[in-house]
Formats: sequence, C-alpha cells, structure tokens
Amino acid sequence: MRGNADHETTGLYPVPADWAARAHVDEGAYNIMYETSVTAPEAFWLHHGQCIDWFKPFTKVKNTSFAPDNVSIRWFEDGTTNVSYNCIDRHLATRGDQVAIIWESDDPGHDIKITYRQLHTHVTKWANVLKSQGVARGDRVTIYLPMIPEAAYAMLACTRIGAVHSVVFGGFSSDALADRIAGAASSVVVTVDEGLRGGRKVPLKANVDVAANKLAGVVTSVIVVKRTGGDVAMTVGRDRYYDELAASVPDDCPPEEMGAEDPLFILYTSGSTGKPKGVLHTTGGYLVYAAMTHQYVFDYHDGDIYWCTADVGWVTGHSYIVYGPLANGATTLMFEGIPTYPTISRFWDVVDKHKVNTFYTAPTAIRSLMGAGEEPVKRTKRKSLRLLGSVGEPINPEAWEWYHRVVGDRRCPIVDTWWQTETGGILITPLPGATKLKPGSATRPFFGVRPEIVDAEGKVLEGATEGNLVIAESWPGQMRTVYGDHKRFEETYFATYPNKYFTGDGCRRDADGYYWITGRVDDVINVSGHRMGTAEVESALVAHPSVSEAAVVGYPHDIKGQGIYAYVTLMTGEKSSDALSKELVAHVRKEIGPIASPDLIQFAPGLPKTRSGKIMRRILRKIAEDEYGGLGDTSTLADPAVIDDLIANRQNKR
Ligand code: 6R9
Repeated sequence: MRGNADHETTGLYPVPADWAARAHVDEGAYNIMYETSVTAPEAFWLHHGQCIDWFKPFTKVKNTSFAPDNVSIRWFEDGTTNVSYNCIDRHLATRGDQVAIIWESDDPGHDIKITYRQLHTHVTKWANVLKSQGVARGDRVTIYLPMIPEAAYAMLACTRIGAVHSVVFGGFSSDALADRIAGAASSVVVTVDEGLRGGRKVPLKANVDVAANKLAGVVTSVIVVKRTGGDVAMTVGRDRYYDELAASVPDDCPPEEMGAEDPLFILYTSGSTGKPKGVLHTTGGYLVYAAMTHQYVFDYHDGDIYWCTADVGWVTGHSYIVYGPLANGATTLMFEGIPTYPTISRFWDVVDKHKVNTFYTAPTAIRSLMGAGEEPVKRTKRKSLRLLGSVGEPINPEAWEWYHRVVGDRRCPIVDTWWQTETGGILITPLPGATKLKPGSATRPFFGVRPEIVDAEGKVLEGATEGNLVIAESWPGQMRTVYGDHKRFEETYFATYPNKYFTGDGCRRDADGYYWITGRVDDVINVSGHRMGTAEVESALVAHPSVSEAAVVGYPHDIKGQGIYAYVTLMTGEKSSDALSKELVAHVRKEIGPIASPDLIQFAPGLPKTRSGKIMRRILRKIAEDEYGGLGDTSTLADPAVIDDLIANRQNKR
C-alpha cells in the first residue's frame, strides 16, 4: 500500500517494487540511457541497431536532414536485412515450437495457436502465392482483411519477397478502398470472402469487387481467403481462392536481401487537408524502432503473453501486433471480435483464457466498458495481468483511474503511449520500471526522441509551458515520405516550423518535465481513436446532390472522445428533413465507411466566413462545443448574422 500513500501526497503513482526489480531499465538507467541517446545518437543507435539481425552490417548510422525544402531521412543506410527473416527465421533454432500468434476468433469457443515453425510454413507459402500472381520486389500489394492470422501471413510474405504492403482497414468502404488501391497502383489485392465481427458477417470481397470494377484494369489479381465459406462472386481470370493457389506452389522461399532504406509498407492516414496520405516506412529503421520500443515500453521478457487490441489496418496493429512483438520472438494475441460480444466481459475472459500479461488498448474502449460498471470486469480473475497500455487519443484521468483500479486491481502500471502513423513507433511514454505515473500524462520521451514545445511563431518554450508539439531530431522509425509526393511530405510536416517535425498535436509540459498531449491543433479529429480529416468528411458531404456546402468539426463525446458535427448548407430549393439527415449519414458511410458517420448534422442557411470566403471553423467548433462565451472576435465575418441562426438551431449532443 506504500504506492497509494505516495500517490495521495504527490499525485504520482510510483514504480511498484516488483517492477523496478524485474524491468530492463529502472529510473536511473532511463536517465543515463536517455541522456546518451540525445547527446551521442550515433553511438547509441550503433549499439541498439543490433537488436535486429543484419545480412550485411551497417557502417553508417544516421544521415538525416529536416531542411524544409530538402527533407531526407536515412538510417543504417548501407546495411541489408529482411523483415520476415527477423520476425520468423531467426527464432526457429531457439523457439521454433513456441507460440508466435494466438488467434482468438469472434466465437469464444474457437482459437488457434501458431508456432514460429508453423508461421514460417504459412509465410513462405504465402510468399510463393504472391509470386505466382506476378508480385515482385518493389510491387505494392493491397491487403484488405479482417483480424485473421492471414493478415499477418500476407504482410510478412510481402516483406519476405521485398513487396510493399498497403493494408486497408476492413471497415473502410469500397470507395475508400478504391482510392487507396489507385494511390498505391496496386495490381494485387488480398481479401476474404466475409469477415466476422460480433456474430455479424462483413462483406469484404463484395467491397473489393466494387472497388476493382471502378478501377478498370488496375487490379489484375484478387486473392481470396475463405473465412465464412460464404458464397461470393468470383470474377474468372482475376479472382482465385488462396487455398487453390497455395496447392500448386513450392514450400520454400528464401528471404530477399533488402536495403535498410528499401520501402517496407504504405499506410494511408488522414491529414488536415486533401485526400489521405500514403505514409511510407522503410525496412531497417522501422524494424529496429518497432522492436526496441516493444521491448522497453512493454518491458517484454521471454514467455510474456502480449495482447494489443488494435486492428492491423492501423499503425498500432502493424508495429505492436505484428512487427515489434514478432521481431522480439514474443507471443502476440490477435483478436477477431469486439469487446462486447458475446458479453461485455469478453476482453477479460480472453485475458483469463490465454493468461495475458500485457494488455494494450484504446481509451475509447475503456470509456465504453466503464459505462457498464465494474461487475463485468470483477467477475473475471485477471491474475495474469502485469501491465496495461493505452494508445490512440488522450486518456482522461477518470478513465485512467478506472483502468488502473478496476481492470488492473491497482497492481499494474499503465503505459500511456503517444505516437502517430508517421512516427512508426512510440515517442512519448512511461517505461513501467522507470517512470512514476500521472493519470492522463504520456510522461517522458523514449530514447532518442527530442520533443519541444513551440508557440505559434515557432519560438521554443522552456520549462512548464503549453503550445505545439514538435520533434527536433530524427529517430529511426520516422516516415520517409508521402508515397509519390515528397513535396507534400515536406510541406505538411517541416514547413510550419522549419527544421522541426511538426506533429499536429498540442501539448503541455509540467514542472516535472512530464508531457500532456492536449489533442490535435489542426483539422484532424480523433473519433474512437480513429483519425479522420474534417476535409474528407466535408468532401463526402458535398458530393451529395442536395448539399452545396459543408463544414465539419469535432465536439467532445463521452465515449468516442470526439464526435463528428457537420454543418450543412443545402442547394437552393432543397428542404431539410430528418430523412435527408439520415440519407447524408448513409452517404458518408458509403463514401468513407461507418467510422466517418456524422453524429450530428445541423442544416445551416449560411456558414460563418471571412470576407475572403474562408470558413471560420474556430466559431463552428465553439458552437458545437456549446461554448458561446468563447466565440472570440467575430468582427471579420462577412455576415455576422449567421451566428445567431447557428446558435438557435444547434443540435443537441447525444
Ligand atoms: C498510434 C496512433 C495519431 C494521433 C496523434 C494524437 C493521437 C495517439 C495518443 C494520442 C494522446 C496518446 N494520439 N496516441 N493522444 N495520448 N497516448 O494512434 O496513430 O492513428 O496516426 O493517430 O492520435 O492526436 O497525433 P494515428
């Protein structure tokens, strides 16, 4: 109970004694290692770059420039390696029979355990199947799969032959999928007949058909995994079942020797403007960073059972379900289902069933489970749990305390990990054996990471302060470019504050040097931990024939973190109605996917604009937040009267 007494007087949760004893790094070691990592990065990364196996060792550690019109990021550039070799082959001699992946299906009665040796067999088969479809080094493969082991096999198979995967979240619509297939110019698509979530079937193959038919001639091969065995349409000459293809390819497939800076994967993510960007990560630096952060942040030791509940369609699934854990030879759990099926105790039942030690999830899941009270958690044991993690959005202190007290029985530290698709791995986080915790704070930078807080003009603010979060130096897991558009990469991330990487997040630093992420400062919103550009939702809305103009903002939502509030101006002659409101929601779901559905739609005859015609989102945000007092200066508005109408017709939060 020493811990709680300390917490009451200082507000800090100390490192539990058993953690300080077992952890790879304690507080003293963290301080020394962090200091070395920023004062002598070459030496630091020369050493830590060895956490993966290299075919040809690198001699150059770092070669990076953040100059706004000449951004170039290269790590370990003369080394060669292979990601699937590191995630599979190198473990075979010592842990071939250890479980690599525990797959827990949607149905609580069904799970599969895949050993490293079995993983090797699956991935080499998959690699040869991809080759049989013409995939060669450098080609892009789109993977549109639910949470089934084949998602990991297909990803690893791409890395084995040097192909570049682009995983598209299974919740995206056929239109969103088509955009991503076209963006990556990917002629091969891997999918499933149907997905299964919460007992419901999801028609992924049918979505691929719509997307592929829209892109005449781009997609030449669709590889279909059987999950439900449902009857799906198969286009002759284009679509083949994986099983049939696998039956006629050899078993063996040696890993390609890849350069450290060869592209590894593309992952589309939302920005504040325009279409989603294809974030490109490369081979060596990404894998070193994913493996190393997985080891230290989750204090991974041999034998740990590790579970990250993210979807492989997001970066968290890439780095912390697949690449980080497998590079470290861990047992990683992959869950097909949802937290509420068949009961709201499902997460904790799975923890007990598989004796999970580390559990990593998103605040939105915690908040929605909190709503059902303690009993569904307390009826499970959770004795195996040692460490809890949080990612995707700021975790409010109430949810943090509940997670700590109810789920972790006050025994398990929580690592609140801040990072982004662009960063490849975790940048600001506690280390469980080293960092005292403050609920709601992502605490301290990881090794090699130099966060700074700047004001609007880019002046670096010292001490306890608040402003915009930038990173002053490169780290190995950093994205290298926007696929096919290096200019956009430079303009998006390096032009706002020259010579610094701009994160898009606001941040506060307290007197103890702890970082508190305050949320996005740009037009990106975070709905249930899913990143969404307001511009994307707007462009979906204005594509509807009744809509002339739309402005979308986020508003605080108890469970989702942020909800989507859409202001819509109709074409002259169109009448607003509940039916039209529903139709617009359905339209956005079709254009992007269910995660982009507006929670509230307000029909507005006019939107607040400056005289130059720019929509003043600041005002719309305040109205959506129900904070009229804070509307600020409205004198630059072209027509101040629109404000009264907007306030009078404000939609109530659900
Ligand atoms: C990994 C991931 C990135 C954005 C990021 C920030 C928010 C993520 C957070 C967090 C506060 C945390 N975010 N983790 N905010 N505390 N621990 O989520 O990547 O989907 O690209 O989203 O998510 O706003 O900028 P991505």
